[in-house]
Amino acid sequence: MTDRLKIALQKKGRLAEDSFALLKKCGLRFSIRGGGLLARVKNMPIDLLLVRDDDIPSFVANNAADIGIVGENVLVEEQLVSKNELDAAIAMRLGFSRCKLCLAAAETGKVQSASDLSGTRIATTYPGVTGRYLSENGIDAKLVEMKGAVELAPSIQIAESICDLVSSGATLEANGLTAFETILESEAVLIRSARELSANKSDILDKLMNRIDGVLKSAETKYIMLNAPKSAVKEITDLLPGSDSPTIIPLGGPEDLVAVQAVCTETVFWETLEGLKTLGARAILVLPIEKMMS
Ligand code: PRT
Ligand code: ZN
Repeated sequence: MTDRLKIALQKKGRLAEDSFALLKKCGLRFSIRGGGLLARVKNMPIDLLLVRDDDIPSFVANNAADIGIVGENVLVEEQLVSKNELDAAIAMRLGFSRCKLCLAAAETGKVQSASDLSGTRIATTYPGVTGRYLSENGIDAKLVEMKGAVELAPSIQIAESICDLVSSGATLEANGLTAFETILESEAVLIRSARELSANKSDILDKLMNRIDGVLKSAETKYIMLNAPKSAVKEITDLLPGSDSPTIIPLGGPEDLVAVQAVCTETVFWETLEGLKTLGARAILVLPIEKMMS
């Protein structure tokens, strides 16, 4: 029987849907139903272990899973709390679930910046990362560890500031708090331990990572098609973001027009299209690329 690669994923929460969607885009066929801990991938030798995000780094480190998808914030926190004993490291950045771990305080309170923190209390669910920031910056403040609802700490007067994850900033704003320092930037990451995998699992992992790479690249990459006067081709191709060697095809008709087609590996903004139009480009089409392999 072939070894099945075991991937630890968040069962439910902010990471879960995007993690499932990424794996599905990589061609894995599975369904997540009910409260089961394990889901079997039907078309590849892969099992999904569905758990709480906080458990993912230690499951990977302790061989309950081979790899995992988790927020970098959770990985770094678990590493610090374990005093770097945790055998789990980033194998690949995944670009979704971006957020920041920020220090924030009431707009009118006594803490307005990092230089006011000494002698005060900071509420957080991230004592490891916050503690590292304090010691690296020589700040002597007290950490108040909470399990959740950290944003309420200043109003119930158990801390003068908080250190919490921020994405849109709406939660801080709703609680009259302002971020004054970012201490960690985070995104979802694929993690693995330093343990050697069996040849079988290693092959599956290589294949999966290549496919993830393709999915991430094709998300940004677009195929651009446009018509342009021959004289403007140089300027137009210089403006195409992240494209080399576009295809130039002469067009029939009285005007000296060519069709330009290019793969753009960077985001194509509206501003870019407006710039292309100013240079004389017409009939501009931007098409998504479904899959890529180089
Ligand atoms: O049940 P389980 O333990 O698995 O899940 P959880 O409740 O611990 O985590 P979950 O699902 O909330 O978050 C999982 C991961 O998503 C986090 O570890 C981060 O890597 C990432 N992530 C991205 C976020 C946010 N954005 C985020 N905004 N995690 C939490 N938040 C919270 C934040 O704590 C604050 O309460 O959302 C609020 C702020 O959001 P804004 O948009 O108002 O700024
Ligand atoms: Zn959690």
